[in-house]
Amino acid sequence: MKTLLLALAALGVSTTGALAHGADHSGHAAPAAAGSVEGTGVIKKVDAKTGSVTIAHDPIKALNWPAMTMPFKVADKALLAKVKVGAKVRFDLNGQVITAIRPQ
Ligand SMILES: [Cu+2]
Repeated sequence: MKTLLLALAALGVSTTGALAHGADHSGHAAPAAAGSVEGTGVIKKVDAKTGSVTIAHDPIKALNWPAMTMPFKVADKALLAKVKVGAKVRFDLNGQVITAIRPQ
């Protein structure tokens, strides 16, 4: 009985992790080393007021992230002037903040 409960608990934990990832990457640990990671994707939405950009990004192997659509904050709102919805871009991430973005 004890073994069964432990098995169910383990399943519960992994399911919760998967669901959390659907909303954003908050379930992920921060990158082990400081520094930026490059990603690629397509701009879905630009919000100049909040300084965020929604990107349908490709998998980012360095962070073990699958492809998904999610909002990112930008380090400097001026970065948003360089992007348009529908554009393919490369971007640098520091944690979950975009520090640089450029057309691909
Ligand atoms: Cu994501």
